[in-house]
Amino acid sequence: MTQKRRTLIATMVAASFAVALPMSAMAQKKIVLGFSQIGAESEWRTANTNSIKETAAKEGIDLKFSDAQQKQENQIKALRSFIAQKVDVIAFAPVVESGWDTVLKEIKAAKIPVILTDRSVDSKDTSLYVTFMGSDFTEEGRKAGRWLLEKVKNTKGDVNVVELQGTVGSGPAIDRKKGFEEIIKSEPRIKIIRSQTGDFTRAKGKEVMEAFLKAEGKKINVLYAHNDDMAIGAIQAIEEAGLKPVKDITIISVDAVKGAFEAMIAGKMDVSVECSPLLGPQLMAAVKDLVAGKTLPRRIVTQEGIFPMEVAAKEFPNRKY
Ligand code: GZL
Repeated sequence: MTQKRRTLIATMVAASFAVALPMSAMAQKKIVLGFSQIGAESEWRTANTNSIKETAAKEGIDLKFSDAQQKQENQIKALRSFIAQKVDVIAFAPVVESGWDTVLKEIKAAKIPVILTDRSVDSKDTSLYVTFMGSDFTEEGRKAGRWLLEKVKNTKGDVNVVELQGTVGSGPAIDRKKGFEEIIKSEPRIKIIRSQTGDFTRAKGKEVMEAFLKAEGKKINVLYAHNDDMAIGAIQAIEEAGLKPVKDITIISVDAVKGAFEAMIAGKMDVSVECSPLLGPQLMAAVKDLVAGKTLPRRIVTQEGIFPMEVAAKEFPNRKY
């Protein structure tokens, strides 16, 4: 083979690598996901954040994570920064349902797909996001209501309920209230005598329960808390008032986080309706499908159960959050 021919073949081989490299580099290009998290207000939120971060790392997704300290304006700032960074996909858990249309339209104009996780928005224009993945909060409220109906069916007398609502305007607070009321209205003895937000935190839950106890005292038969953190704060207030949770006041809660299982095992909580925060795997699978050009269902519902105190000790070792 002449030198000239050897040089020509070597040049062609090098050129083929040059073409291949950008292709393989593109194929290897990391997906960039911008995620705006509500905050770190509860055990549930912390578990949700861990699930998202751990799965992104495991799946090789470049996660741009922002914590909004439960403020909508911080979430909107983060969403705008994701547009500026030209991320591939944007996902977020909207702290409240309303006030998102403007920024969602900016994201749509930037041609970045949006996935709603955990909570939804009340935008009428459903083209502003690809899918909403999270729990059915109304059904969680119904499960709490059904458990209470069952508990009181063979009793007589008033069933006065005080309610600790989640963050005002948030999907879980609106829907857990709606579902609970839908079920209990079939039993006129069950009355919600006080209802106020504890903003999903232990501290606020304790503070509001102290006010309920001052105002209503021994008239209170049941506490319905929209999450375990508020219920655990309220349990502290009940004990400091010299009353016994479960024995004097039935405790119904939502989330089924570790703290709830510990309270049920200690005989201080009656039941917790499960609301799974482990959305990381579903979210990363959806992100990869989106980038691969697949279509996603408009709604991805998290499957979950209910845990009364009688099963808490047996179930606790199996819990992942
Ligand atoms: C529910 C989630 C709620 C939890 C709270 O999916 O949005 O927010 O129930 C959390 O514990 O703060």
